Amino acid sequence: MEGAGKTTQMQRIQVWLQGLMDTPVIITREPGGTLLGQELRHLLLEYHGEEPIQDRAELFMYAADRAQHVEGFLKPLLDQGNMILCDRYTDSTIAYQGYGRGLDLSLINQLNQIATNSLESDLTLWLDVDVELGLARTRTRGKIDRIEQANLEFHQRVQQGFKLLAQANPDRIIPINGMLNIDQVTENIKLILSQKLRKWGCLI
Ligand code: T5A
Repeated sequence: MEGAGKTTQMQRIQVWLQGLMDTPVIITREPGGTLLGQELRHLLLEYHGEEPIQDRAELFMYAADRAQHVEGFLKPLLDQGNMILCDRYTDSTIAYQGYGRGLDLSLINQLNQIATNSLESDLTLWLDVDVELGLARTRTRGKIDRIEQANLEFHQRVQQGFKLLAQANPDRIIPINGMLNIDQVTENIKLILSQKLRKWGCLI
């Protein structure tokens, strides 16, 4: 969710994880994890043209960013044995373009499948914050992007989307209270990751 603290936490967690294991831990994000993705990110977030970006066009732009990211970045790095922390992935499309914009969920699931070539995340941490608090945090940056400009109801539908996704996928999606202070959120994420990494045999 907007202003939930993802960027802040990912940087901290990368440093912590890298200290625990030999495997390289790489940070990336969607949109914008590749050179093409950076151009798409700029269009998606900063476009101020006279005609609005249509919802389905927006959906396909996120899908194009993801297809490029998966094929050109994520898969090659995973094949080499790296660990990836990705700021947003397929669930964001379901929450924003599905629940937020109201586009057909089965179409989005199909498109996610095509864009990822079935590459799923092993674990998704959902940082949940009160919608207005999160938006207020992003506003302290002084610049509001095209998606953040959508109305409050849109962001509330997005939150509801993430909530339903978490309920439907309890093994993969773990909700984290993003309203605690930054250090407490980091500690909670470390706890969950330690348990998972031990279960996966990545930590002794
Ligand atoms: N999108 C994305 C879609 O619509 N569909 C998709 O398929 C995908 C992949 C991406 C946009 O694209 C949309 C979603 C987004 O709108 P983005 O810039 O990457 O754009 O936007 P966000 O992912 O929302 O990133 P933000 O930078 O806005 O928020 P973060 O990363 O969650 O938050 P962060 O860490 O930058 O923190 C924001 C501020 O809050 C403070 C930080 O210091 C910072 O000032 N903060 C806290 N303050 C108090 N307590 C805490 N616990 C705090 N944690 C952070």
